[in-house]
Amino acid sequence: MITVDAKPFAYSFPEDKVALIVIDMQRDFIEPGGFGETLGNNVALLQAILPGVAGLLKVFRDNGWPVIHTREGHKPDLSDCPPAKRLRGNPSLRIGDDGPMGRILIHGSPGHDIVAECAAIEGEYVVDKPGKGAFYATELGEILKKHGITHLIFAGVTTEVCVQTTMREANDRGYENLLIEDATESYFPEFKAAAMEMIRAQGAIVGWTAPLASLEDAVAKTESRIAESAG
Ligand code: C5J
Repeated sequence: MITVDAKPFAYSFPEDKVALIVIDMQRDFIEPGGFGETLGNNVALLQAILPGVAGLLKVFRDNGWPVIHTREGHKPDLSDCPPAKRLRGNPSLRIGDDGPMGRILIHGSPGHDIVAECAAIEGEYVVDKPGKGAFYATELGEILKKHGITHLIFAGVTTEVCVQTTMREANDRGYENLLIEDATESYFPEFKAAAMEMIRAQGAIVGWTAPLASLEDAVAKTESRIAESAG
């Protein structure tokens, strides 16, 4: 087991049963000129976590642990987008409309793609999801079962929407969840802070949170213990 200094108390995970889920690091949410910025959001807030997400990906890639990326989006005919979702939000720019980076949140549009800094590499999963939660109407549950995963580490955007929704879905399915604080962000800093409080309230009711450095330290300590006992 690897034990991470986390809130509200230490989070332990077995190395062979952990996976990383990186939620919706898509160009339309993160890059200047995309959907998010066109709606008036400050995308610089989201760009600030790119080093954190990249650092987290490195930990998983260096250890050969499974990585799953998600993308929020819909089929070009919008048959998987309920009108209730499409019709909410800003009427001047809706899902499926032509936006600055192609049709908004439509599979195959440039804006639907993951930003280059966090792009999936060979052997990693990319799960396309029509909802906010990554378990709804996707193959995520089967992927996790196939790998025997019990513990999930989370990153991505936005903290209080797709990240929190997916963590709650995972929690109800029995997974033990850790959210990396400097690898997740919201357009509204007060919503990120509140979401993290909600996640770890009442004795980790949804899961734990920790900075990336705590995970890196825990992994490094475990590696040096293994090296010492081998040598
Ligand atoms: C995500 C959203 N990814 N805020 N989507 O959080 O609509």
